[in-house]
Amino acid sequence: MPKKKMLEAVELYLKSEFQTTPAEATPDQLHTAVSRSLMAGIADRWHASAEKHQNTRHAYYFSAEFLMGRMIYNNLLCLGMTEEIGQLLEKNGASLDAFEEVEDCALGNGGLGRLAACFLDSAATLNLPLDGYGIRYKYGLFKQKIEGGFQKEEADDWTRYGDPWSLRREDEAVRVEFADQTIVAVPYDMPIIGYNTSNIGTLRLWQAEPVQAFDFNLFNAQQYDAAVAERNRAEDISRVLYPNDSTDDGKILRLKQQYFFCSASLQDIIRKYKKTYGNDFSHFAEMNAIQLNDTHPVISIPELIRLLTDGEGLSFDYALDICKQVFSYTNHTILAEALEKWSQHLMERTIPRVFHIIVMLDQYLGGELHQKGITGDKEYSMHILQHGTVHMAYMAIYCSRYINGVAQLHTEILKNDVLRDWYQIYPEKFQNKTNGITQRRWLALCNPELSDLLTRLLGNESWKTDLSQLKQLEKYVEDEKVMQELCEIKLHSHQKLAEFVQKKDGITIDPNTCFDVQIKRLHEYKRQFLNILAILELYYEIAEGSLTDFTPTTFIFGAKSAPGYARAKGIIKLINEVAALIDRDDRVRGKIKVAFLSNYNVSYAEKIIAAADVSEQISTAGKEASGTGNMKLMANGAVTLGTLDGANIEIVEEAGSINEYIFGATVDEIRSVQEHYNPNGMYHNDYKIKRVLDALVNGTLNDGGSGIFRELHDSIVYGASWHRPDQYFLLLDFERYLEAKKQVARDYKDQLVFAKKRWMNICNSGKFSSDRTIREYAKDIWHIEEV
Ligand code: HBZ
Repeated sequence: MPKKKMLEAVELYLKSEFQTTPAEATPDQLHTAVSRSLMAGIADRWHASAEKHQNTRHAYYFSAEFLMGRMIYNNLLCLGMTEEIGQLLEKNGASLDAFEEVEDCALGNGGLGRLAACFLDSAATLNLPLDGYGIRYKYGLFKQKIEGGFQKEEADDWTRYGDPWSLRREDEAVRVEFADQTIVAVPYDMPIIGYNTSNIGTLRLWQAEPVQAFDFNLFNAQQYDAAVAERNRAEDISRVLYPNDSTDDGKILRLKQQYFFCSASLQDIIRKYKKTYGNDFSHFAEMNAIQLNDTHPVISIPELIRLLTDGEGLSFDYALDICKQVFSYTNHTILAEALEKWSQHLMERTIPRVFHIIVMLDQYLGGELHQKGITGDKEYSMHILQHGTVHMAYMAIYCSRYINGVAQLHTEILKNDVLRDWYQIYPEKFQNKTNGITQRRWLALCNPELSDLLTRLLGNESWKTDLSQLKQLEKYVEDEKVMQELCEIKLHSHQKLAEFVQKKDGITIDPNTCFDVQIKRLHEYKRQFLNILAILELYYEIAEGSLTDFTPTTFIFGAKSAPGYARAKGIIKLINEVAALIDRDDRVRGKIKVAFLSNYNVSYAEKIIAAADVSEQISTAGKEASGTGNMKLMANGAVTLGTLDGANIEIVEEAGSINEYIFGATVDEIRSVQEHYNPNGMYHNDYKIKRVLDALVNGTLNDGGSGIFRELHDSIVYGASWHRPDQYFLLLDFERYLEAKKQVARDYKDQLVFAKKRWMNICNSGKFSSDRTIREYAKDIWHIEEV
């Protein structure tokens, strides 16, 4: 549909649905009208793309999470309608800013869910036949409030004002059966609009509903409660996103969620396949590739076998053979507590037939191991079923075509350490696919001024679909006028962020300071604790006068903690207490400031990232599989202050080590000190370490009587339960980190020198486009081609 028609449609929609005009409509009505009109405008293209995807070899991304963020601005950008809609609104006394009220679509926890969203964006833009399958949670990731320095959670009712970017497809609903209930899975489709192309992908999210809307017999008998209870029991399954991003808590509802969306998606795929091929499954593996985003959708493997054998009459061997060609699995973590294991008992009770198939798979695996000469303890340790638990990752590796890690270092650790035994028998299955991010949202959308500069210097917009073009702009590093302009753009983004933070969090930050940011989920391995301890030390040194001339810096944190993760919540409180301590002290006013921004999400990230100067990527070496925030910050001209971990290593390779601040122990160093590591000794012998840790327990900092600061202190100095003290090696890196922070502050004083580092980061961010990542998946794993 031509642009002009879509604009007319907006006014028509407002009139017919709300009896209002653009001038009178509320932001919510405008949002619905604009979105729905654009949906109508793309309907034909969307339908045509879906047909094309169906008629060629295509891939599906199965993920329990899709962290889409706010849809409207991105869709306007991709459709090239931002200006037109902006003008329409302005003509009527409104503005695009009205959509800032619109909720994020936060159906994900963090990196893993956001990666899925970036991948869909890239595939759509590259005309690749990839579609997503997931769960339409009623409540997305909780909203975070800070009260008295503590995190409080609130439900995220993200469709409160409607969901105009989804289409309910009741006609394609399917049934999903559990031992104790049968439910209906109703699909909702979201368009994934490619940039500058007619291709539109589909994200199909399933919603759980009761088979019978209402049991009138029960109702008539006035057993109202029983009728409602049945509905609730069905709807419970897609009610809420689990907010844990690392621990696997083995809850039955979580297993039901996983099975629910996997079964529904596979039934959908089989139904579509049969439309063309009928009962002949000999082309199934030739037409379909399925990517399993971590182990959460791995239950798909036995479920596909079940559907193909019980449902379609294929033999077990044939069905298993199809699985081994169709599925591939991406691993996102090496943290032991995150590797999913289900209790056999629980699985047996919930999905007995699927469990029975897993038992058979385990027997087949045993046979294959024997054939390869693997026996005894080693064989047992590789079984899917061990001591009454089902190891999802092992099932994934055994039954998949490929398995991949998400950054070079991470893949090496999988091959040589965590999955070593598996790599030895199936080396051909292992691949690396370094993560990426979409430059449409994470540069074009979030940083229009920098985008304009890049486009002007390049003479075209090609970087928006080929980020490696930015490499050509490296030469301007010697152009002082360009560097000057870069500084002005950064300063302006500081001002915009400061305004927003004032309005949103009531915190005053000075735009004329260095913005040092750590934005990511709160986790011990990510070491926000190390950051705040180093800041506390800087504060002491500035206050006592031993550190003079420190560049005024605002340390910005954004982080949600899993609601049940006590230490992570304690660290949030600690950050807020250090912020308060600093605010109270006149001696450091204007020199150092800590700001904990509440409810960090995709929309907040867009603003923070554009304004960042320093990107904190300080995980314990070996623990962060990749990181993707590091890439977004790099592309927006922040320098990395980080360890040699995850994709940081590749960032340094691309941008050059003189343009980053790398510090701390490497994976090898950690391995070699591990045995005799003695944080308790360091605490007693290093006065800086002692004074920052003592501040937690000597009354300097107040944890509101919770005892959590004592717990944090002891976790470093003594360890707790089965954990060794300081298991993430904060003290090992403390001094080197502090020095690196001081070096950043010194370098920042020379704005020209710093601008050059920024520029080298921007121009060398090409590798970290998810377009590059998706091309690699398409070529090396899915074997799909452009439509
Ligand atoms: O996936 C992250 C990794 O920590 C990060 O290094 C990587 O860049 C990113 C994309 O590959 N992992 C997660 O975000 N994991 C989760 O969010 C998660 C969610 C539910 C779980 C377990 C992990 O049950």
